Amino acid sequence: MAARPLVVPTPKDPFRFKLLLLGEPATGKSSIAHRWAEDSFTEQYEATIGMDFFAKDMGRLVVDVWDISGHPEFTDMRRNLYRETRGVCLVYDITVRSTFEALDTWLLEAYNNGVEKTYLYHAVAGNKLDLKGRRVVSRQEAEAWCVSRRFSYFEMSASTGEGVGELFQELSDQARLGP
Ligand SMILES: Nc1nc2c(ncn2[C@@H]2O[C@H](COP(=O)(O)OP(=O)(O)OP(=O)(O)O)[C@@H](O)[C@H]2O)c(=O)[nH]1
Ligand SMILES: [Mg+2]
Repeated sequence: MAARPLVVPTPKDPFRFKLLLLGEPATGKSSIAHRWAEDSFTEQYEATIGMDFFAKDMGRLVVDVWDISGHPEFTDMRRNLYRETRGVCLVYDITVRSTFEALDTWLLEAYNNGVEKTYLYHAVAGNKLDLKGRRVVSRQEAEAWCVSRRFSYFEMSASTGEGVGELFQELSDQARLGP
């Protein structure tokens, strides 16, 4: 059987937009990426080994999603993944407060590893909205955190798909405004 063609991301291409999904383990980064790219969801947790890569043509723009493991054992490996990033989406789980409190640390890791802040698209995703009954971080608190930093805020459920499209739609709309 012929090998599948190797598709290499080309982050220097002006029509490709490199978006990192960052956040604590098990917050749902991979699930969001799968929902966006394939409209699928798996209940079983399979921790990402290092990183995973998804791409989708959104019209004038191809969005490259770099789905990065949140586990500390990959901290060294992650350092090499931050270059030429154009957007960062920080993911937390609305049912686990420590994942919200870790967002600053994730941002710092990105900045400390060469992510250029100036023209960066910043978003926060509060995931697992289907588990409303177990919610411990309120929308108001998360929104306030984002407003003070001028980041976009989205709530979503990778499980039901609610809200996932909005993040990527805003991203591609905003990116179109660029030079
Ligand atoms: N109920 C519910 N479960 C979710 C949702 N998103 C993800 N999960 C579950 O949460 C677990 C972790 O999801 P992942 O997407 O693997 O998490 P991750 O952030 O990629 O984790 P790492 O790769 O280890 O950093 C899995 O069991 C998913 O099925 C959601 O919106 N609702
Ligand atoms: Mg993952």
